Amino acid sequence: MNLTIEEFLSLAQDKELFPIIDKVLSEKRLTSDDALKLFNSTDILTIGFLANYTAEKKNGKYAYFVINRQINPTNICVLDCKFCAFAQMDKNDPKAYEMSYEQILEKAKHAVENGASEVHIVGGLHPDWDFEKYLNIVSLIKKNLPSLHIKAFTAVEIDYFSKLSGLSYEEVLIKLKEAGLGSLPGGGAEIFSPDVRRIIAPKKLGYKKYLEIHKIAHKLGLHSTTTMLYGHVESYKDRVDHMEKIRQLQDETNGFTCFIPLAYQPENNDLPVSDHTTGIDDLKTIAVARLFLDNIPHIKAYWVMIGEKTAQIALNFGADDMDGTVMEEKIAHFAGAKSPTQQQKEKLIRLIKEAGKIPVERDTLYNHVRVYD
Ligand code: V47
Repeated sequence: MNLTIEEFLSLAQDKELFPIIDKVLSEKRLTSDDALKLFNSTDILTIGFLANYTAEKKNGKYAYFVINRQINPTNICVLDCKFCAFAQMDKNDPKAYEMSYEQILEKAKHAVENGASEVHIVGGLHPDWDFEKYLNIVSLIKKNLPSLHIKAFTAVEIDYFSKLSGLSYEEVLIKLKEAGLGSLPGGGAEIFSPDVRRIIAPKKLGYKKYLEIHKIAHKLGLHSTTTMLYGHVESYKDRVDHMEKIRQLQDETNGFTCFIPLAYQPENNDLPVSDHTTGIDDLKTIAVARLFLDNIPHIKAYWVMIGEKTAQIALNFGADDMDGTVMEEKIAHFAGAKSPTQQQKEKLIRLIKEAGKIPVERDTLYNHVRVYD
């Protein structure tokens, strides 16, 4: 029996999805209502099939990983985000820490010794550090380890540096770029809805500034990633509105390389939400992102937050990237992540191969370092 894709999809359980199936197969852009319909459907296999079909049209059978190391120079932070278990408002708290330049450089050297092409640096908004200190972190690493791509500082940090220094966002970004910054990570987006932000991150910059900073970065030739924190108090509509705003900016700048849904980790924080996200929600969120964000090249299944097993399955539900070796993860693990805090390259390759995809070691900007076919 030879079924066409159309015939196969006519077997979909949720007949409400038929118009969306038509759009996906004819490469028409989905509307926010379509995305909401997908979120409200439980026909996960149809949604996953469509997302995988779309992902393979974009990236073939490739699934990416990077040899990277996360460095979080301090967890002392002036913000008080309710979902965050990493930040310490009180610098005398036994859990509060700040690294010296030497310690930060040691970690970056460890990364290079272990084959890393990228360091991913984010941390707290320290009340006593000035912009110079953050700039020095970048230039110190760049001078000593010029081959490393420095992906550092979320839009939240850029906004803070601007306040600290009196410089505009553009001036802050230019100085960081001159010091050796390679790109911006996507953290701090959370959920754009002002109503949800008031509950989960009342002191954090609003979505307009988050997007403005990424827009300026893109204009300066810096690529960035972008994220969405889901699985707490937000609604499906909030998720769709969030992705819609990202899609709009990407239409203008084309500067985002990747979208990363971040699954809420519920421990040791102040939000009254004590459950981890479910496997179906993780897979559906990745799949809807792949289908809706037609202008974003890559969708990441971040194994740290959804676990290796779900991340592996997500490679058949629209994701084509697993992030990387990470080497030392703190933010999700302070909040109860059940995954390991680092990953061996060999394990990532195995996870990808067993998902039926071709593992590709990439650099930050998705240039191929090595294809494992
Ligand atoms: O900005 C904080 C989130 C982010 C929790 O850009 C939490 O490639 C879940 O942005 N549960 C930092 N999430 C991590 C991040 C990231 C990770 C991997 C790759 C990239 C990339 C970016 O983690 C924060 C915040 O949004 N976060 N607390 C929590 N309890």
